[in-house]
Amino acid sequence: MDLEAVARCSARHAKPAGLAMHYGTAGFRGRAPSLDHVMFRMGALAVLRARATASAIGVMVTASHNPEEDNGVKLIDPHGEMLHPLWEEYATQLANAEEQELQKVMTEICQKEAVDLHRDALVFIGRDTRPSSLKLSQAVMDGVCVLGGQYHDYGLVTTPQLHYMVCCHNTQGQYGKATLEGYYEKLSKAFVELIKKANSSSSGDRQRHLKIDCANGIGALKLREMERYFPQEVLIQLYNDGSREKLNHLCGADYVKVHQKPPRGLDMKPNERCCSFDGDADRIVYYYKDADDHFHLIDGDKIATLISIFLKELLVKVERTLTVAVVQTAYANGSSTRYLEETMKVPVHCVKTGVKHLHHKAQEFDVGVYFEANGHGTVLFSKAAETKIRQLAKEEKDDERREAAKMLENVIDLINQTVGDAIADMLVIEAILALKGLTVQQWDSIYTDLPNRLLKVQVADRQVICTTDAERRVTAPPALQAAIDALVSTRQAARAFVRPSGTEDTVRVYAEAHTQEAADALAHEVSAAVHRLAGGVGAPPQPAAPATLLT
Ligand code: NG1
Ligand code: ZN
Repeated sequence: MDLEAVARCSARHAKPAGLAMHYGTAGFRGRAPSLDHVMFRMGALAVLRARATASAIGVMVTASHNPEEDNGVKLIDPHGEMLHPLWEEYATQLANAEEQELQKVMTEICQKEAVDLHRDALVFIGRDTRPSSLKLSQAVMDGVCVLGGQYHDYGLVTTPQLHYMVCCHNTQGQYGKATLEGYYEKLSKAFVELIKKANSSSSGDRQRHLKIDCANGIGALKLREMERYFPQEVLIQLYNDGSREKLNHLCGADYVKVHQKPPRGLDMKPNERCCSFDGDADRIVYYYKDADDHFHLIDGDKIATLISIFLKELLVKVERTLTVAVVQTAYANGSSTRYLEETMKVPVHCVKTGVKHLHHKAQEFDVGVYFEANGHGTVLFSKAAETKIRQLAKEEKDDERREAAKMLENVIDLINQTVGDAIADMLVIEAILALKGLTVQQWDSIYTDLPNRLLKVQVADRQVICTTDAERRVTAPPALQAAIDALVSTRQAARAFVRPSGTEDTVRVYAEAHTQEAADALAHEVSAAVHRLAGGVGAPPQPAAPATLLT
């Protein structure tokens, strides 16, 4: 490692003195102008990680659903998964090292991880459509080069596409071809195969119309590229394609989920099936409005439920020993958990917020379905399950069993097992709706969501809030949990919890109850308790009419 060269190059990507950042649940995020040094250093760290694992590593420049002015970066590990927790620590140390400490921190990482500095290193780089992303991705490239690594710049890609590339490369093509064309071909082939079986059913020749809000982001570009691979019966109309408006502004999956209303710029007719991607296309939510103009959100929980129903039905036909489980976070609507456990008899597990926790837990099962309520999720199949399914799809003599196995095989190929992927999830959902002949309303009516509200509270130091039990209970400050319990106990079917955000300097408050008014009031009262007991900044939250609720 040429430490002199590192110092010289780093001076061109100098860190503002005193600036400290943390590699959170989604990597580093912040205002774009403050991230140049972080990008350079993450390029360098990716080289060390590539050498330590003898694999290609991904670096994605995106701030997902954050405002356009923000940006961010995260590293992708060899199988397309999130960065190892120990290396998240290194990432934080490296990003926060002052210029004169940089060489020391790098040397320490190399020593701790026994990094072979002579090994080749390959880094895959991708970026979203933010105006700042190109320059920031060039800083990543500088960081790769200064340590003698090689990079492959994929340019504009969705976050899940970059995860896919990394996985394909490191599994020597077993997962697919590490090109955009390879991605489109793999998904569309599986989709066409899957949807074929819908042709003979009652919904058979019905055309599949879907309106997609692309959050003015990368999803629009990539769907346009992919459109020619879609079968004729799939008619998608893209809205918020980035040609006019700002990224994530009044649109996108996060906006729709948080505000529980349609995005701007999408003209929605009654009972039309619509969906929204987020800014880097790793989340998706569906929705429609009914004949009375009421908006209905179909979030990640209902997506997980639809997919679980479908998979369970197939598994019963194919191989009863293969089991399906659903992994959720505390944000999952209570009705979804209840429906899955009580009606579907599917085991449900609750883990801490953050994709890596869900992913990790889902790996424990033959078939692990995981979704965050906000629409980030996917399905994981264990190696053993995949082998068994592929074998039955090829060799099974019983027609019904073989056909069901083939469908499962197509789902395996269609879903992006590396990470939640709005494009792949959308295709899985569209296929399931077609195969089952379900309308969006019928899907929505599987269960009724409990009314809920998500709020934010500003406190001086959000880390004073400590949680346990998958973030469902607070252990500090001492009086806070008792206060929440008291507020919850006064309402029917109520639940509330608070946790420090991993991506913003704020405390999140979630409440659900039997009516929207009760959920809103509970969320407000819990926010006030947080403000009072955890060092709130500014005026305490005031009870407000639902329309003026801060989210
Ligand atoms: P934080 O800021 O830690 O709540 C948010 C989302 C997560 C996850 C991450 C990463 C909510 C309430 N939280 O995390 O689910 O998606 O961003 O993007 O939606
Ligand atoms: Zn995202």
